[in-house]
Amino acid sequence: MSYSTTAIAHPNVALIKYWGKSNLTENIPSTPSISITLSKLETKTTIVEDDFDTIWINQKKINDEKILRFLSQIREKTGIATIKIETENNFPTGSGLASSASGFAALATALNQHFSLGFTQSELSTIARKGSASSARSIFGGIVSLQGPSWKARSIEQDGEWPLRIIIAKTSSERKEISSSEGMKLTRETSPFYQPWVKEAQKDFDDCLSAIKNQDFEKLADLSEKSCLKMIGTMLSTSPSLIYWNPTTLACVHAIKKMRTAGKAVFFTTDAGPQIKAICTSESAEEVTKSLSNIVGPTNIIDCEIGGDARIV
Ligand code: 2P0
Repeated sequence: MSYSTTAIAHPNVALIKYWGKSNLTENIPSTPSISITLSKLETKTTIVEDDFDTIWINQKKINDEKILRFLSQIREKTGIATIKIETENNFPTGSGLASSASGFAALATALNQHFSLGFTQSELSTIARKGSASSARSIFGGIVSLQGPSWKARSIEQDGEWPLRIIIAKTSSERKEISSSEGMKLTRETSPFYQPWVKEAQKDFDDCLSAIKNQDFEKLADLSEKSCLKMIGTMLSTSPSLIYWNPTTLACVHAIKKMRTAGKAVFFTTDAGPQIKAICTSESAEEVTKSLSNIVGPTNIIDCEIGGDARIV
């Protein structure tokens, strides 16, 4: 009888952003990145052998070329059987909350266990990266880096070492119109700011590593906001322009800037979507939650701590 295997992985939020690819076949980023893995948000993926590859996300059968291509790549290397994939996200899919990061990390983890592939976490991050580069980072908990030349992710701080909070303000539940992969391609091809963005990324990454090592919140805040806004600058200057923010996103940015100016340990970041992620210390968390709740409503706030590794359940 066929048995199933279930894995859980958490999405992550990048402080130093990946935006752009240097190699499409291997899915290699053009910029190094650093992220925080999020507790509370999770993707749960169950696989079972079946006559064909089929994919179900949140109980809906879908045809996802990216996932099918990912399975073919692994099958070529390891000869795995065809499978049914059932995935549940406890957060909106495809709206800038990194569902592909946790999705591919959970799938790679489940495949490794189910077919006894014997990959280490580091090898799994390389495999997951081919599905979605940000998912390389979701294999690990804590604060995670992804850089060349190996482009394997690694955990640079375990969860709990620096007890930061990530307060997410959901400003929309709609799926984004332009996927990250497509957005990156357009940006690389058309934004006049793309080359400067890539050129400055390594220094931002190195400076951020040292801010994390020294647990220097102010420096981390400056570097993260700068990385986010530079990425947004490349998006805005893409043709056609990529405008992922909405007016509520901007209202949250202003509220966070105001708290930061008043001395609160908090900063903002956003990704390829309209959701706001406020990173703060536990001392600032209550005020940040209150301020963002006033804008998006308390039911649209998700208060996360730093999450753990992708794992079998
Ligand atoms: C990041 N993002 O570093 C950046 C910031 C979005 C903005 O990684 O093409 O879904 O599948 O490798 O990983 C989203 O990109 O893109 C992403 P692919 P992915 O988190």
